Amino acid sequence: MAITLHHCHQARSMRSFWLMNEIGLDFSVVVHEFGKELRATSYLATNPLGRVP
Ligand SMILES: N[C@@H](CCC(=O)N[C@@H](CS)C(=O)NCC(=O)O)C(=O)O
Repeated sequence: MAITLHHCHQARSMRSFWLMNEIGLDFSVVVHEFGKELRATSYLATNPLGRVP
């Protein structure tokens, strides 16, 4: 299964990013900006809360 991490700079998703690197997972990262981008319909379809991990 392909893993995609949705991340914003200076967010707690950095912890997930760090862990996934440390344990050697194969994953991709999609970087978002805080604000409107997390409220876009396309992102809300991924996470209806409009948050990153
Ligand atoms: N872990 C919770 C909350 C995560 C959370 O609050 N993340 C913050 C960044 S550390 C966020 O996405 N903030 C976006 C915003 O408030 O627009 C979840 O997945 O819903």
